Amino acid sequence: MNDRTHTADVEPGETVTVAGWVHEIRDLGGIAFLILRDGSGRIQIKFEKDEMDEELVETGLGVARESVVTVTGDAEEESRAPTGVEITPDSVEVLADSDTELPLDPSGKVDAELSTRLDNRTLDLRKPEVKAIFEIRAEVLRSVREAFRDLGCTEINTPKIVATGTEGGTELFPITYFGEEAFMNQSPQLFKQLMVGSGLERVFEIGPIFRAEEHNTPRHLNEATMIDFESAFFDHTEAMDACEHVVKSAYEGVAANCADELELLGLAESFAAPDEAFPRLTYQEAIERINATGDLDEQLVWGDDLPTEGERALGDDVGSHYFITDWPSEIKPFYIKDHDDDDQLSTGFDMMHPVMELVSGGQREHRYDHLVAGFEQQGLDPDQFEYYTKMFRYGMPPHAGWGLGVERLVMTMLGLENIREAVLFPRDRQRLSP
Ligand code: ATP
Ligand code: AMO
Repeated sequence: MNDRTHTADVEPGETVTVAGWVHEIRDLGGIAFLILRDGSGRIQIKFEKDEMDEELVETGLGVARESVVTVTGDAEEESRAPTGVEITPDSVEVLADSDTELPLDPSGKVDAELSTRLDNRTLDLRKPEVKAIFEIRAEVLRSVREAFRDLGCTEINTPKIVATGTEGGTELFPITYFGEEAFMNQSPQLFKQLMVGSGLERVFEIGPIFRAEEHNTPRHLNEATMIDFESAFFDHTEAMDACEHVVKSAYEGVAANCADELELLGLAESFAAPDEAFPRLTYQEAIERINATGDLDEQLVWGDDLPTEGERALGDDVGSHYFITDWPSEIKPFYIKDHDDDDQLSTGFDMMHPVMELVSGGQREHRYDHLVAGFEQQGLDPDQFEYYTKMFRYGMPPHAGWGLGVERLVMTMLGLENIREAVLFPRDRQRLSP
């Protein structure tokens, strides 16, 4: 707005024009206050009824909560005002009226169910503590991009309409593509691998993934944002080092640049960027430690996936982010390389937060013959993946990488109970709009 000269965090001593939402009207009789809210905070507008123009008072105090107004007046010091400054208005203009019945209360005085909040995200994000989550999410992405720059990566974008799936465990969303069967991509996996053989060598992508997970859990989405990394001439241990650097950088960025947001979320005291190295446990050690906790009804054996309660028990035991390495080959995807001296043992790893998995990765199978044999072992038709395997015949370097879910990173960082709180417009089993 051209008219707006200041935001609500204005200093006293000037004539100003502010613009924002009507947060609250407090009428004390002879004197009344309109509390105006904008992205920077709130400011008190004072109306002395007997001393001011009647029409001005009527407009200023008659407007419905959450309407959008501009106010011009003198900003003066006032110790009783919440911010120590108030505006005595010369004019008030209503730019957009709000209905008086609101689907949720942006002042936060009345709690709303998560589903009501998600149906009315515009109003929900008028609450500073909700907005804070998305300011922090943006800072996470900014810090992550900077960390990739430190690592000498090139940012890439790969197709989201694809011909094949890659992540065996989850279903694909089918679409029709000019009469042909196609899918929404589950992961940039194959494309990022093709790029490290291209001369770009070290790449990252931040983009959407689509997974037709039938179940409804607090930590799965049907559309998520994935941070993918891939590097030529890296083995799985170097990929883990890069993963640790990126995750720590995200925490450090938030610690350094989001003090106000952390305060709003009640995390100012407790938030700390991890500074120790993330412990690296083998899968064998992980199942032994889970079994030793006695938290599971049945003991885990080699080849079992880790159940959620097992992940929780181990997370409590370790108490920090950690890696699980050396998974059984049979439960890792075809593109993960086995150890050279043991074809039952993979170089796949997961990086865990104490409450859930954040990352999967590993060294990749770069040898053409082994790659094709791996498809057959997993019951996949190598012909369908020819666009991918073909390039492994023209000099594909050894390489490694990983994928990190943005929403799970933000959720665990802020202790959110539901992954949907870390997405503006979540897609889940029940939710296709807004
Ligand atoms: P990924 O991204 O690899 O899918 P994940 O953490 O989602 O990571 P899954 O393989 O989907 O991993 O599931 C891990 C664990 O989560 C499984 O052991 C399973 O017990 C549990 N789990 C999956 N779906 C559900 C569900 N609907 N309800 C409860 N637990 C579930
Ligand atoms: P994976 O399938 O384990 O690995 O996914 C990696 C990470 O992405 C996040 N994630 C999800 N977050 C929310 N909802 C979902 N439905 C969902 N699915 C995955 C998690 C998970 O740890 N191609 C490999 C990565 C690689 O090897 O480079 C992959 O996709 O945080």
